[in-house]
Amino acid sequence: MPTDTPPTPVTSRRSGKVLIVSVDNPPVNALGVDVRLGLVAAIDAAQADDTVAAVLIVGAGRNFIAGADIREFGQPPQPPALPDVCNRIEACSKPVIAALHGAALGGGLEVALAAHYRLAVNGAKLGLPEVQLGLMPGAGGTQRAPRLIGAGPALELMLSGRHVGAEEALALGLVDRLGRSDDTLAEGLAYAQELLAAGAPVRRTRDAQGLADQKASRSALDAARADVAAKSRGLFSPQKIVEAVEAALDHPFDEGLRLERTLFLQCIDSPQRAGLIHAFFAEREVVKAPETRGAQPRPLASAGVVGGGTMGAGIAVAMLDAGMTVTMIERDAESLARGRANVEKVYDGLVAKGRLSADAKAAVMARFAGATAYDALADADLVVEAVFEDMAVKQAVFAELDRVCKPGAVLATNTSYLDINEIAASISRPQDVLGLHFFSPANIMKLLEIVVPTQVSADVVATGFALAKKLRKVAVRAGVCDGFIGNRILAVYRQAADTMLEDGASPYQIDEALREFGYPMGPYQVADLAGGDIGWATRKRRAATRDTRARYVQIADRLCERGWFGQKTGRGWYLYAKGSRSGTPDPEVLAIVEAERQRAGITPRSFSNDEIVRRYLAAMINEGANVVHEAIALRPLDVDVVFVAGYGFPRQGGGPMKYADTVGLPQVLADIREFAQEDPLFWQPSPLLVDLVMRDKNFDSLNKIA
Ligand code: 3H9
Repeated sequence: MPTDTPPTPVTSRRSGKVLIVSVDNPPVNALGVDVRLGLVAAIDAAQADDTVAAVLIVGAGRNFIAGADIREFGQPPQPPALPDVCNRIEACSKPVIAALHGAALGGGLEVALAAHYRLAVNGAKLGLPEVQLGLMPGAGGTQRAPRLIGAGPALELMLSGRHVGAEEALALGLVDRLGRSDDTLAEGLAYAQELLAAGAPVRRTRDAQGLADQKASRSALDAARADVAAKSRGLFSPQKIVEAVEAALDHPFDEGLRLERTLFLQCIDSPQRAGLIHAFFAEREVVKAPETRGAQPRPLASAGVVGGGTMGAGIAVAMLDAGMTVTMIERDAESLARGRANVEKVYDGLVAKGRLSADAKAAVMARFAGATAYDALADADLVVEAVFEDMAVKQAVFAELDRVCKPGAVLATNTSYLDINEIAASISRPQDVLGLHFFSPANIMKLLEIVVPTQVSADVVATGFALAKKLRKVAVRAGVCDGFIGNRILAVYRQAADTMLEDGASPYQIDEALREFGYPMGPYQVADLAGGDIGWATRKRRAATRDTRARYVQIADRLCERGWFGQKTGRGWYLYAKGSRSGTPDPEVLAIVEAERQRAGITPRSFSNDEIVRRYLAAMINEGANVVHEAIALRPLDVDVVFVAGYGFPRQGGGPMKYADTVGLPQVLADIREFAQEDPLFWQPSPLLVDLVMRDKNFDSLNKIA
């Protein structure tokens, strides 16, 4: 049957004198051009129809409106712009009510702020999270929010980007009332009718008096400005948010709106916006591995962990935190007691800080069991092995798992380097064997590499992704090779850093250059945090197979030979006062570096911070290209997510491959060819990089897979 209503993501219908305007634009009701057009048309219709007395805006599905459609940013603008839509809503001469549930974020909250009355139901999430995308609210949020709730709270919301629940939103004054039930439409309608019955007037946020106390507003602004200067490390949009709120204090509403628009467009044009939005989409794209389409994950209620060291205990905590039942296996009672203590220590820390009650700790620990016999794993749905990094030891564990585990149990290894195909081939059920590479501390670090050996079945891989979701981790699919995605690339750029060190840069300058680039810490600070002994063991293991033609910088070995493993030994690349986590430069380290240069016959030269960053990133990007070329990573975006989620790469850069696109691949290749003049073996351009440059393509062209 033909219908009168054209297919539009905004539909209107009547309930008495109330026009119900429903936004229905799955998956999250983003404010794409059709939604904007639909909202304007609905307001115009309400305005023109004498029988309409009020407008109620609601969202269909799970959310009110999650914000602007961020896929449109960077594309040619399509009118009407969202600020104009909000102004039309606010200008409506009939009361407009917004009833919020699910996400009311960014532009979604700005639509609500432009309405005259707001109601939220339980579970609503309100916020202005634009800052996390390198943006600022750009549809009146910087002008309306401070007028509605005051400069201080509005700045806090915009600068943190956090979501607030319905109750807090009420307390802040963002909404006028809470719905009693979860039925947003019924609650909204009841509220609208109540307002009509009371003859409630149109009430515009632009006229709200939240900035009336000028002194308080000014001091909130000054505090926010100082905070941004101290904390936002080169980020662009936080400063713009402060500027826009300053305009709200100093200028009439319309002038403030105009300035907001100018600043918003500056944010849109910034590479940080492109990097942060790339990171947002990449994190959502990365979980769509081929095996997760169609394959059903296996059950995941109970887990086993073999090994109670730092890694095993961290994995156990991550699983306990996700509500799973965990059985830990250790070789004897003493090791098991240590493993249990490692788990308990984490919860004791939370209890001491008042973040967990003793009862809640007891409830978590009731889901934890320990055993010294593998038979305790007979019912486990999934077992993660986290024992000593040695093939024979791991294979012995897997033989036991093969013996005791129920059919269909997922058998995972947390190895960082070993060949998982070899582990899988050593047991009778290679199809159940998967790599789950956690990062230390495993209960905190967001990244989980899901390493896919050749014989594994698709539903086991899908189970790995389901586990990651349960543990709230960012999962990235990786193929089997030495170091998988992250550690393989790390080994190469760390070598580039060590070479610069031997050639004349100090570890402190290298760290400083990378902090300036946006890393929270430089590579030598990270090495001190992680413990130098781990890398040392790896280097010793690889010594026999190292290419004898390759340059090998021995400086780190000299430190390790002295027992200087970093923070845990009080000195490494830096010196640490007792109990301190921040180190100071160590003249003795510089003397060792100098002695090594002499031993190697090197005349030191100076490096600019810019050159340090260029070399470090060129090495990272080139190996990233190799990893994609060899299909260890599915796409460049998988490499990006690994480095942003697990290796401290500044999120606003989007990841090394996105950053390479921003710089331009011809430039990266030219750098590599220039560096290759000194060391052609190390600086071999990746065939993928060469090919892309030749075809005038970028890494992003490889991200577009179905
Ligand atoms: C803004 O509003 C600027 C304005 O101030 C000014 C304008 C002038 N656009 O996260 P999920 C997609 S800036 C387009 O997995 P969840 C997402 O990619 C915006 N697409 O679901 C995914 O797609 P796919 C301010 C979007 O339930 C699908 O929706 N707003 C958008 O775990 C499901 O997403 C924000 O920053 C979007 N805005 O979480 C909110 N949002 O299925 C950003 C999501 O193809 N969004 N998608 O992979 C979120 O925080 C979460 O998505 C949300 C739902 C909490 C809403």
